[in-house]
Amino acid sequence: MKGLITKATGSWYQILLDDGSSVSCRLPGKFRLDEEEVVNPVAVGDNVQITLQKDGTGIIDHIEQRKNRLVRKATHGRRGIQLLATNVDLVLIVQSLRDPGVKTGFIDRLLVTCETYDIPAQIIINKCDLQKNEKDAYTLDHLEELYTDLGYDFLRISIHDDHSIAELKSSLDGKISVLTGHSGTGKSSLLNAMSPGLKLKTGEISSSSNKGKHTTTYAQLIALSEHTYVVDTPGIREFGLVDLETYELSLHFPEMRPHREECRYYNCTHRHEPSCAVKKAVEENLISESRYKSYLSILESIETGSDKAL
Ligand SMILES: Nc1nc2c(ncn2[C@@H]2O[C@H](COP(=O)(O)OP(=O)(O)OP(=O)(O)O)[C@@H](O)[C@H]2O)c(=O)[nH]1
Ligand SMILES: [Mg+2]
Ligand SMILES: [Zn+2]
Repeated sequence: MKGLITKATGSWYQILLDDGSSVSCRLPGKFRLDEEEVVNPVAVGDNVQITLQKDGTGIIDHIEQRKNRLVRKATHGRRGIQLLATNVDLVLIVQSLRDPGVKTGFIDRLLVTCETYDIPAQIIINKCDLQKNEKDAYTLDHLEELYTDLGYDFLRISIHDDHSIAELKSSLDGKISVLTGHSGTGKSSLLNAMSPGLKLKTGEISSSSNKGKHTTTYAQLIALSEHTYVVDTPGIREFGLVDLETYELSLHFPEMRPHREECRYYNCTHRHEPSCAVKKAVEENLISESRYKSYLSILESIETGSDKAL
């Protein structure tokens, strides 16, 4: 029997079968002996073949070839890489205007990942109903201009604005999308707004730290309609990039691509080298300061193997 992994929590996997029913499955140990250092051999989004057991549970026999995979470095100091989801059509990078507020460093890190794996990305600024003053309006306009000029989709959303929720929903039609973002930005709330029957648990923002409290604790693939799926994920604290060398990082910044060819050194890191066309473009405001800052921060984390808290 064939199915789709909708939940992966350590030793048990929830599989959605073609007839719409769900079955809990185990994964035989042989899949854990992968040649790569993957801490979780299967993830939500994987298509698998299973055999049903007498007790009603199943065994995963085979993992079908993947179209792509969204991965990060394993967290909590573990070695290896962690699959967040597979067979992804769209990554939704969710930030909130306030509570906790927009971090362009996070957006840029996720965008680089999406560029690396060639997965389309859409930036969502949620909680736009919390817009208070001119500074907020300026922030939104500035972000929208910056990212749409780079070719990324940018949506202003509020769960209290039905029109924006309808717009978001239609952009997900027929795809497998993954919600990514810090805790408290409203990922689960967005799903509830698009499909009120879901009743996913949502959490308050801590008044002392202005951060979310990690209400969602595991990734879960949710069907919005027959062919539309969205993965709700726990809030991301660390996102270490893998599969990336320092000299190729600037390839994943679309605005740097035309300039990097003009640098004096072919392996220029665009940090301290003389006659660097990327640095010159930053000085001339052809490349934004905030994107260049993100570039330097990612470069440093690739070099040192460390992950800055996001
Ligand atoms: N004002 C306002 N509040 C919102 C909006 N969306 C979500 N919230 C609130 O933000 C808080 C956090 O929402 P969640 O949906 O739990 O956030 P999350 O991103 O799923 O958080 P984790 O599961 O911890 O990663 C809740 O109190 C929501 O009611 C919005 O558009 N406007
Ligand atoms: Mg959540
Ligand atoms: Zn350079």
